[in-house]
Amino acid sequence: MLKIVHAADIHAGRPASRELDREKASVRRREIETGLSRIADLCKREKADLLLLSGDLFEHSHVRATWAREAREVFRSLDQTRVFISPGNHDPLVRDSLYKTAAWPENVTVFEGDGMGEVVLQDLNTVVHGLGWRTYLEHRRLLKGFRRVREGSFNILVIHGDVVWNPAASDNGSQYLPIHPEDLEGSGMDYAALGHIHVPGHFNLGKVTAVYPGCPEPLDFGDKGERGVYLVNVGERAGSGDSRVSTEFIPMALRQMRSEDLDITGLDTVERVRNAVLAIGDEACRKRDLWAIRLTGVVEPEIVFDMSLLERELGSDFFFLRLIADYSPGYDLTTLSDPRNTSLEGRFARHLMSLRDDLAKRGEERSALVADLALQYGLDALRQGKVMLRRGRHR
Ligand SMILES: [Mn+2]
Repeated sequence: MLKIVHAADIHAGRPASRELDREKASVRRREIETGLSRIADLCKREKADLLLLSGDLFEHSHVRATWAREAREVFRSLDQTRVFISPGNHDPLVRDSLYKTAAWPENVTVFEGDGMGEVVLQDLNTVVHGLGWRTYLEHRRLLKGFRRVREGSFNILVIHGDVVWNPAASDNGSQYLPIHPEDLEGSGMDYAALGHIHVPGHFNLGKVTAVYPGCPEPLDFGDKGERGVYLVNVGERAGSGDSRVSTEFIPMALRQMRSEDLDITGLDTVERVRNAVLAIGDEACRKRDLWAIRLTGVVEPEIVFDMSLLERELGSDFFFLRLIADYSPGYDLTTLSDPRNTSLEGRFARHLMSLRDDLAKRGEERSALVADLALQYGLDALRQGKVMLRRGRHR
């Protein structure tokens, strides 16, 4: 029986989103930095034999030197767990890398040799293979033709790379160490501990069980849903040729990124919109998580909601709140399109509408969207003397 904790993409040192205020940014930065010690706690609880870290453990250009000291203590506290690290594109083995300058405890192996490294763990009937990055970009398909089977052993590969499901001929499909599925399938490995993709997931290629654990803490607003690490159990007869591998995702993130749409059609005061925002999720999730809420629907043209003011007012109810204005003022375009309406507003609206419709007819959707925004903004300006930027629609 072999027990493995597999994590990747911790990105210690990564500065938090610039949207966060100073205090929250430093809270978040610290939470990302301390991810490793929570993973170590899991190793202790589970009495894991191995901790596999598949790259982007830290960010070379941002990490504090003191973090290496903390990481060293964390690793040292793991008296039952051996640690294997394959550096990735954010923590490559450059000359002044912490992997080279810091003294790592004896239970830690960093794959820093040239090419594929290998450590035989006789007592566990296991071989760990690994390869570390030396540059920030890697176009080469380094696993092409790689095959190394130690019969009678459980073979593990620890690597940071990009599995390319539809390889393009020119550049192998990625500049982040492209891995073609056939490379993994032919490798002879039992378990491929991958890193690089921040969304957790696992798949099988032939007899290879491959896992991207994802980032243990969400790093960007795109990182929605649960984040954590993988716990891997290898059945009784590790290395006997039919060792059963079972994988389990363990959620660990302290906070989540959430995004919701909120239809504010019919809400005609700021107070009503405020209350609708405050009815999203439950209180604990609002206070804990980072939220992006998109206000949609059609509102009376005269009502302008000030997003940054609302964000500030509601800020204490959320760990972080970003409001995106994606609603439209309900301008009465039917009245405006009547040619008998000779007002400036009417003439302007008719001009923009015919431009928009022509562009749409020609299939120029993006330009048609710009014309539609110009129509809305122009009517804002004429009617209210100011323009409400509809942030979400510019993407
Ligand atoms: Mn990464």
